[in-house]
Amino acid sequence: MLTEINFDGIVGPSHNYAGLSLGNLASARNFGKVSRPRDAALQGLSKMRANLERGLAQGMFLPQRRPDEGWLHRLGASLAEAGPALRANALSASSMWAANAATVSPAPDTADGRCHLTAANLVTMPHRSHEWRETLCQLQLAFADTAHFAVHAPVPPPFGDEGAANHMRLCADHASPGVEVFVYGEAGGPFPARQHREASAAVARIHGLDPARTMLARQSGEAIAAGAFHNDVVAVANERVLFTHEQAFADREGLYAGLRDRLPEVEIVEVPASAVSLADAIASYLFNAQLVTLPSGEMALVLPGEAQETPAVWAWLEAHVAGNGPIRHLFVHDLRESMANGGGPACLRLRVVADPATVDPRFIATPEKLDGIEALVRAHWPEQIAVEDLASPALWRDCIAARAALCARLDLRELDRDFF
Ligand code: SUG
Repeated sequence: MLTEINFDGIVGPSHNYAGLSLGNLASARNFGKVSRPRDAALQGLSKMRANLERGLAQGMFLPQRRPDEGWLHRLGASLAEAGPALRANALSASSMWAANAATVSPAPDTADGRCHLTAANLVTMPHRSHEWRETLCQLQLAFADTAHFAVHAPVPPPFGDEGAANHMRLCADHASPGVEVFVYGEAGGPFPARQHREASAAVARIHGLDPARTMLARQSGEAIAAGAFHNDVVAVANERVLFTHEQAFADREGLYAGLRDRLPEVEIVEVPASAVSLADAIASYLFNAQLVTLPSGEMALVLPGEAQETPAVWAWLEAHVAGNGPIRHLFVHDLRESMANGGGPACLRLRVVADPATVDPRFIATPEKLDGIEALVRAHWPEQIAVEDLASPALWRDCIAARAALCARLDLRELDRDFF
């Protein structure tokens, strides 16, 4: 049976705060802070476990091998010779944000009736531009069943593609044909627009989507300038509901009208700027919640603690739940370590609508498997990393060894290699 599976990226042992993402305010603000990789991974595992307990299907992707020496070699450098900036780019644990791994079009939407996945090229940010090779490999393993899946290599540069973080699917229910909305940005403000229109249009073509049920929507310049480096920082969709900030889109009326035409049952929950400012929305990651349908049929938001700590945001949420709105439950999680790099609950997961039985079981989470990963994280993940530690050969060795142990534990030793 087709169901939504959330594949979370397990946080890698090199998680650190090197301030690499221009336009991502949390990443810039926390540059130089001491990170806590073990806590970061445990926080992510705890969210996965809770979602499993809520009756949701849960998958996972492995953290990528870092430092990425193969990438450095292609740049004519080694870890010892590379300057601090290049070295930090080789050490980032950014693949944890699985919403940027790929764009996914479920089987009911595509011409050949298979679920299509295109790995994201992430070309805009150097530290993320070398993720796609291993991402593609993990996707090819997890979704190897070609009767049900088609996995595509990224759109070629220079067209920037950041995956599902800029893609929304609205549908009566997950198993019915959906309307897919591709959200792109346009440069002009202080920060780069990471998702290019050409890349979005290419992915829609590659996936064989029906043009009549596909929309391209432009992110508002003010949202990007306020720090919404991905659309999923200001909007999220689930089944018939679009939950969005008033200032997320350049032409909100056009988008809403287009959705109503294509999906009459659509329900648009718009949070006005007068209730929650863009600044509060972005600082709290209100919209970077996972909007999920529980087995009861009711919808819930899986939120970061920062949403509860931001008075205007929490007041809006409480009023919504007390009223007749479609969101009936609020679940709050401590994801502080990821949040400090601009990654909330929704960034940490890639949604795939599929029958879990058709996915390679090594990528499917169970409580026992999560217990095993937790034990390994407690034993091998560094407790903390200061930016100066990134120059330490002992840290490089520890990170490679910790991840190798995880690959072995999950029976995915084929991922313990250089991807360049
Ligand atoms: O690409 N942060 C990530 C956060 C990604 C969030 N994903 C979604 N919105 N779906 C990024 O900016 C910080 C890395 C650093 O500064 O070390 C970073 O890459």
